[in-house]
Amino acid sequence: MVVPPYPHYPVRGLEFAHESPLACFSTIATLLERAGASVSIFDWRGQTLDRCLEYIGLLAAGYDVCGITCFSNSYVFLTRFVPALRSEAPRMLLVLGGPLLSSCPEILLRDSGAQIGMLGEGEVTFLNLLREKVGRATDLSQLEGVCVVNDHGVIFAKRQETAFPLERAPFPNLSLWPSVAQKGHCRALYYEGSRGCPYTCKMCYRPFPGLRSKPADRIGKDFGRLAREYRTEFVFFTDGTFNWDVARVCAMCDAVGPSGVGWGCMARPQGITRAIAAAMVDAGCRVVRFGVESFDNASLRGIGKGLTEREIEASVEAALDVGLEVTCWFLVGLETETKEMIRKNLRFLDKYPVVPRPHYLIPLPGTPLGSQALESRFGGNVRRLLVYLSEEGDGRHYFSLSALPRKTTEEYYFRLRELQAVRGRTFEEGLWYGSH
Ligand code: B12
Ligand code: SF4
Repeated sequence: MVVPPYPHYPVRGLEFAHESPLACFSTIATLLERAGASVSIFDWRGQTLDRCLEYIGLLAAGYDVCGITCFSNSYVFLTRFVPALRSEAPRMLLVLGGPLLSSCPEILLRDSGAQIGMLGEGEVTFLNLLREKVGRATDLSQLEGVCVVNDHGVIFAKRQETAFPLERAPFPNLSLWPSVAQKGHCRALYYEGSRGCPYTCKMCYRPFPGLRSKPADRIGKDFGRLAREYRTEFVFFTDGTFNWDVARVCAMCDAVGPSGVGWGCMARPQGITRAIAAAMVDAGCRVVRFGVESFDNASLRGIGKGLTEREIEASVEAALDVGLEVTCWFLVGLETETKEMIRKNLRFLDKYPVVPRPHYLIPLPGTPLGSQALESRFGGNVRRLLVYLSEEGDGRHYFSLSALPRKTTEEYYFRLRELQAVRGRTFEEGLWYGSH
């Protein structure tokens, strides 16, 4: 299985994100291994395309199937790497999956030349595929969740209907990751506690329908095993919204607290009271990331965030009050951006010592914002958008729907970046480590 390279600068505080195990791979790879396959993970984050191409011989000689995940910035890599691998290993089955494949399967399959795509969740589909391949089934495209591309576009024999029950996710074999195998431990990693999100913000791509979670006691047990078996000190939850159910948050705190593992999560700045925040801190929570986007009611309404300025302030105050490190995401380039909105956001940052994390709008295919951007900026050409996304991410790539002059929007972005640099701590400096 291949993790493509990506061009992001390591964000302060998130340095571990560039080498620690990813939740999707750990689960799928462990399931495949348990089913008897010999699995390797090629983790190419931080590599150049040329460096990745050097592995082609190794892949071609050693494996029957290659699963590649497609992130929003993987298009250019896929269109260069997959054809090269196919010509070197014409008999190898090349499978694409992941969030970008789910949002634009036809273009990715066509332009890369991979034989098969798996939309949505990969666990059951990949396992079935492997079983069928071993059983020498002739037409793998007949499997549920598998799509192929032909003259008529993307075709499915059967769409994926069964959601993967998260309680069946195996405890991950992290030593499949080269970085963990080398060091013999895993200090920090991503962990999936729940899947899906009940909200519908216009800029967000939600790869999974519905909302499911692992039982809290199972999460507690996993934390204990991570600490014992991999000497894990910090876990970051991948849950899109950690606090969609307050009762669950409390149950999770009870379950993970005894492990002594520090953790962080992404939450909506809505309904976090001092009592909830204190329970989180007691259970080892060190950092919470709030999707504020813009501290401005008109902007929040514009992106369908379902939040108000008052709710944001109340949650931020509660979290800061109990000593949590609070990071707030801000979206720069919103249609509703005005000079007054920018001033209001900067006043918010004067008032609260949170760490801002700015992003220019990321017009993801498959989102309302992405469709708007596709027409207004990319002339309806999805490939141009995908190339843009492949390069986006280091702050040089400006995208805005605001009517303000580019200079004003950029100044706002770089002001937030400055504040991030001054206030943010590196992962090592942060208070995220250690027992509590
Ligand atoms: C943690 C995280 C990160 C981390 C780690 C990166 C990572 N790729 O995991 C960091 C901080 C680095 C990051 C960065 C970015 N991220 Co991010 N991130 C997430 C987050 C919160 C969790 C990912 C996760 O582990 N999910 C749980 C696992 C189980 O789900 P999964 O990864 O989708 O995998 C499942 C399926 O997709 C599929 N699958 C995945 N890979 C494969 C491979 C094969 C072969 C198969 C068959 C199936 C398959 O099966 C898996 C299990 O069912 C998601 C939101 C979310 N909750 O999912 C956003 C998300 C993936 N990120 C997103 C974006 C936009 C970004 C950035 C571009 C943001 C930016 N501009 O900086 C960068 C891109 C960097 C990159 N190349 O990944 C979008 C992607 C949208 C899209 N259409 O591609 C998401 C969905 C957020 C959103 N709602 O908009 N991100
Ligand atoms: S931005 Fe957050 S709250 Fe909104 S839909 Fe996405 S994950 Fe859910």
